[in-house]
Amino acid sequence: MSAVVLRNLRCLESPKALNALSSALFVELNEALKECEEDSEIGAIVLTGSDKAFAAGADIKEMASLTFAEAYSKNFIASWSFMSSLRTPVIAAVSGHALGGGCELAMMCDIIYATKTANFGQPEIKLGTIPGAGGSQRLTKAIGKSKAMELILTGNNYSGEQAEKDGLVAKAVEGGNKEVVDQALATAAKIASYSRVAVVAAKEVVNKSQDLGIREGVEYERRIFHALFGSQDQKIGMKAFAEKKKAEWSHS
Ligand code: CO8
Repeated sequence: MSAVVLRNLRCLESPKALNALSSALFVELNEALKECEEDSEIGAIVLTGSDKAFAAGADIKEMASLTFAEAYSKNFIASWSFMSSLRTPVIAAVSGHALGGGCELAMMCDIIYATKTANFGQPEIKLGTIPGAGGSQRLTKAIGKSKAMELILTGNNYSGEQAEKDGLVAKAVEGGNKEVVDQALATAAKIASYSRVAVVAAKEVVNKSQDLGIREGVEYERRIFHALFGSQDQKIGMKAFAEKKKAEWSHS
């Protein structure tokens, strides 16, 4: 299996507006993610923007005149969270701005890599609103209540370097978009080289830790661990180890 980079989707090529996120962009992004998810040859995905911006947030011009009735009745931005339902691991490779919905989109991914100078933030408070795509929840889980509260209430930005120290970002790299994508691709290729069944299970149990208490989480993990004894790949992996051979995964 291989890894794939999603970039320069037609709608993400909106460099003038710094990849502002719109409903049209999410129709296209979700379609591309669905295609990747259904392609058995793709074992991991890298999502990126450009040197200047991963995404500068939801399109403020598109949202400016939206009414409560429209937002509520049409469940505005509900489909923007499709990313978080994927089974294939996704790495966000962030350079430049990742603000508002851009930061939230990165946090919906499974792993974030960023340049040291990347610019994260939840500036919605400056627009008279609040994060709407999970920012208040995921940022708080990632860096703790006090730091998340400070960032969300002030709208202050923070660098990729700081985000790595705080645990939001797994790796902060020197350089620009190319360097961060290279690093993300290397990790994606490594993930894609493992058993698809084990990767999906590992992603599922880590995600459960976000919703469950420690006791239920550990029990849940044990059930999935037990279930993997029913997979071909557990047999293949352990046999290959004993025989000092490279495992040839069946992905079943
Ligand atoms: N929406 C629409 N247009 C934007 C956005 C945006 N979020 N960000 C930048 N642009 C446009 C600017 O209006 C400008 O257009 P024009 O040339 O026509 O005037 C162009 O992009 C370039 O921007 P700047 O001239 O401002 O460039 P700078 O380099 O001076 O500044 C910044 C870059 C710091 C990124 C600045 O543009 C900025 O502060 N942008 C707004 C960031 C922001 O507030 N984002 C949060 C939006 S609210 C939100 O995301 C709610 C989340 C809802 C859920 C999302 C689900 C995933």
